[in-house]
Amino acid sequence: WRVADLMDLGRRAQDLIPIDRGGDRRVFAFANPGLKGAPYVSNTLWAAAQFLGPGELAPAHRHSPAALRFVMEGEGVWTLVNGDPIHMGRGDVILTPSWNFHEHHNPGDKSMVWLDVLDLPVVEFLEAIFFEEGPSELVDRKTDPRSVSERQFGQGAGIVPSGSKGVMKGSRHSPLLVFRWADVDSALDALLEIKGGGDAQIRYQDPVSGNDVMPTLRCEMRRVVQGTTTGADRQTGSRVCA
Ligand code: 1HN
Repeated sequence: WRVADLMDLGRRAQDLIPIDRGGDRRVFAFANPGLKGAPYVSNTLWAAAQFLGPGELAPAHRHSPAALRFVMEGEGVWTLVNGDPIHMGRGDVILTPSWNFHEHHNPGDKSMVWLDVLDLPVVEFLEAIFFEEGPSELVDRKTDPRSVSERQFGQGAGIVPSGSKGVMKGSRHSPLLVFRWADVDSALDALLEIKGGGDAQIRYQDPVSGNDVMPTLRCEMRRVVQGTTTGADRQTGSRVCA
């Protein structure tokens, strides 16, 4: 799915389709033509581009499928994940684990676009889809550039509050809800510098348990230096690349 096609469709959708209760979001699902008309990118993953225009609010809800977002364009939307306001910037990865209330606000004067990936087909297959509307917060709520989750669990590599392991026991997802592009960018640079070129890949992880960010969704970023050909790899899970 080409970005140029998407941006054009997104602009038109913004003029035609308001964000109201019922729909709640303005997203273009990437439908794999091999999946008999289902709006899924693979048998296990939903992927979509979401457009949020200036001043718009995507109202609060929660659902059993888990989601993650990767910001493709724009700056300044903040998303409230279980009451924690998270600023969204280009290249950031933001988590919305299962059953966490979430809503998106765009207080700026430009549109924003991000990729949404959900484990929705898996949860649907298990007949375990649940959905609930939530009360939206006031639009003019002040946001800190650093969310509560970052101030607690994103202070630096290998640093977590004492006792975290006990407190987070039983939680199936990362308590750090956002991973900043600048950190990923410099980690990839460092790995490439050590290797002297080629390609490098990092995995986003739960800073307390070391597990993947959510039980059903792994998240990684790869940088391939111009002129490099990577080796082939094989896996059973399906993958969405942006
Ligand atoms: C959803 O809640 C969002 O909250 C985006 O931004 C895409 C696709 C299917 C079901 C729920 C969002 C979604 C979604």
